Amino acid sequence: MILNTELEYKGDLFPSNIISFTKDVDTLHFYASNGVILQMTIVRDSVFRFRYTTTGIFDEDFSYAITKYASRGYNELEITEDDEKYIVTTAKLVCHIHKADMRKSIYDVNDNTLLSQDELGFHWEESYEFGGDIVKMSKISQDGESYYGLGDKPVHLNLKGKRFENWVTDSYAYGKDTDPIYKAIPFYVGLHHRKAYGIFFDNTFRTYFDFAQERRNITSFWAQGGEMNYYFIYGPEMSAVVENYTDLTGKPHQLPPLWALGYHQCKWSYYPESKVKEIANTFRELKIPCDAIYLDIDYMEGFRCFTWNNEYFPNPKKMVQELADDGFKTIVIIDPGIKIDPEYSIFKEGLENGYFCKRADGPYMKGKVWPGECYFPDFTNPEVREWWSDLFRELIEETGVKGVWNDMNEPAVMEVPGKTFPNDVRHDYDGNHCSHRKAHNIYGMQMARATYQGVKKYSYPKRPFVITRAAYSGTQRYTSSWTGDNVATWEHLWIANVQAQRMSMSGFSFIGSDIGGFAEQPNGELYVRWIQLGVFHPFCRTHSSGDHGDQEPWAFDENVTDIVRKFIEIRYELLPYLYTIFWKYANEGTPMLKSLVLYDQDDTQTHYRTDEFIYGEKILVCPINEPNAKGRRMYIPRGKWYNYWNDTIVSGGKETWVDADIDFMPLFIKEGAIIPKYPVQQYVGEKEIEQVTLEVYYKEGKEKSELYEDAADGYDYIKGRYSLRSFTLVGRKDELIIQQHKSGKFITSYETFKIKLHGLPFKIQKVEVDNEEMVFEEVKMNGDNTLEISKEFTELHIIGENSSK
Ligand code: MIG
Repeated sequence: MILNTELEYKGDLFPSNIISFTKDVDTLHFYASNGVILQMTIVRDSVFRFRYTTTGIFDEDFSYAITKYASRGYNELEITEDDEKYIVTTAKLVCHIHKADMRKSIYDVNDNTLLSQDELGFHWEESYEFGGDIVKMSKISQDGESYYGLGDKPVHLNLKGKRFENWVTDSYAYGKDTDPIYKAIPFYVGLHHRKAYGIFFDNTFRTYFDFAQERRNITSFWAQGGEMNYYFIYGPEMSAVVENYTDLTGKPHQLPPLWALGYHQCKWSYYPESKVKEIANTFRELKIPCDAIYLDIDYMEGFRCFTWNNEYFPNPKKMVQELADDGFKTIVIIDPGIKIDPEYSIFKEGLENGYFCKRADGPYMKGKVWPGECYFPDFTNPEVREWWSDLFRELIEETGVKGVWNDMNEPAVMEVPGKTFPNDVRHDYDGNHCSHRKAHNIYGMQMARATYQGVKKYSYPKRPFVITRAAYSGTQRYTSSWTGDNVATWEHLWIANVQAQRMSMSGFSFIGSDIGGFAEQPNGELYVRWIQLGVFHPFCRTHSSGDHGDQEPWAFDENVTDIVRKFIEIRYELLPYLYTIFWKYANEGTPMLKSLVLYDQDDTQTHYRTDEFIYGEKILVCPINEPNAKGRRMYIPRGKWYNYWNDTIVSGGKETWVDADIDFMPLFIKEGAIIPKYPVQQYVGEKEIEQVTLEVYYKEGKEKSELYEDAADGYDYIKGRYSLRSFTLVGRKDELIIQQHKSGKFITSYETFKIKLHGLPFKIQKVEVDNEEMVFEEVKMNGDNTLEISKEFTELHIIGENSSK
């Protein structure tokens, strides 16, 4: 191979000069004289895909991450060239590809801002041991550039100056800066000069990212095998980058059942049956809302998947039914390891059909996990996924279990180096046979996918609920996730917060942490502070290893119980708000949690913030991360915000002290917001909703809010049986107008809204609805700035006493 001597660097090889170019619809090929080919696909005006081969032949184009539903198509594509370069122009971007060395520079088409510039660009090292190449890409880190994303990394939100590895790993009691941990999401966002772009390196081998760590001005990423295959996604808004990435790798295939957004209680382990019921009953007695209860590994017979320990659970169907009668959904754990036991039907089936993973030279992949020595289904084989999905029939359809929890699917193996399969294990990879080096990072994803298919099939016509520990990009299509085995420390409360935000900006919003910490034991104060954060995470579950004592809301003292109840009640009141932001996420890929930088990237003060985040669109949350705090300093983003607890208004763009004794936390509502609330229920569906409260936060100016509802489960919403209400609030000195626009065919159970007005700067003189002054039957003025009004109103007009209208 000919080397470009000028660029030679530590034994790396480089593309040489481009000698020809072809174009086929949306795909361009650039050929270098040494056999390197760059394939560039115009996915959208703002999304390019770049692939390189060093051999003149591309691998089969196959990805577990990219969804077939991804949008494609651009408005403009023009290709020109001059002596030095090819110039590819779309409606959003310009890309220069240099003829001398294949290096690329990408610019904003509107103002020519240089967004991304190859340094060495693509280069590689031949891998003698495994064949193929170690593929590398390096780029210039731009002035003032910050980096975000990468899934579950337990580090400061801004990744600048750090190096990371993506290799899905069981990480019991990981800490701040531990890397890698459970997930591999090779996607990051770069932000500089007020413009954000994303890079998704769709390579499932062990990948690395260096954000100006090794060399101050260079950002690079590389993989131990496979192709240099990455997507460049332009914003310029960070939220648009995340939305486009989520469009590529997929949104959740359906909304979760509403109950899955309730509170979940878990422990390793609740057994026997009497214990499970005692826990459930205590929730009801103490009136702490709860929707789901979990059975960890001890429900099984010798940890054999799809079996029950009959001593602990003599009649699972009856128990699950009784729990369901009291509003509890039962969720059970299923691990990938199948016990080697010739008497065990699932083992026999797997063996007979050749469904288990094998080593390079033929033996089965044998590894020790909870059941003892196990074989492991090759979930990368579509036939195995089909088989696996059918195994859920009894559990879901017969027994009535409502959700499945996939654990240990990194895959984790005990007592071996690397805690996982050896590299030589073979995988089907949907027909693209390969070793574990390539399949490792997607093994857990494919298990969760097969589980999802099964739970979905047998839950029908209800919606499925699945939760996974391991994940690769795209896993969000099938399942929710948690952040694994954290620890009951204050630092871990901080970690849980950044991880949830980071997952959200990595396209995976349905995320939460083990509230209170999995390992070790929180004190009541830490548990309270963690619940306060956890109720603002899309997935909200207390879990603990059980080794160190109890971790139910009543396990501390009465004061703790009362505060925990208060915050879980807030979660239940805000369910319609949460459901609406989930719907937005599932529809548009909008991250449900927005780090301040994602919310307001033009404000450079947000670029290094970690603690504060926006829950949905309108609620600013900031946890208390320290013991004995009576409040904290926090950054309030630009704009005006109402303190949730007392309606005082603060102007943002600065740091400020916020009071928050143990029974409070800093919580603010964006001015102009309309926040829908349900009455507190002990579980979703306990009550028929008879009235929805709209908390209206006055603003001088205009603001839009939404409320999405449907039957809370089932698939009718896809056929149009949903109810979407868009509210436009316009406030002036002496009046407030709220317009409502409705769409969808779902008829909600309630007839009226209770409107609660916050921060109204005038006394009400009169109220008009749809241009008629209201008579008492139509609007009930309560004298305390609340009024009741038909849910069908189109325009509510509140007129102040000094208005001439
Ligand atoms: O080796 O199933 O992260 O949530 O409770 C430990 C027992 C296996 C690890 C999970 C944790 C779960 C535990 N599991």
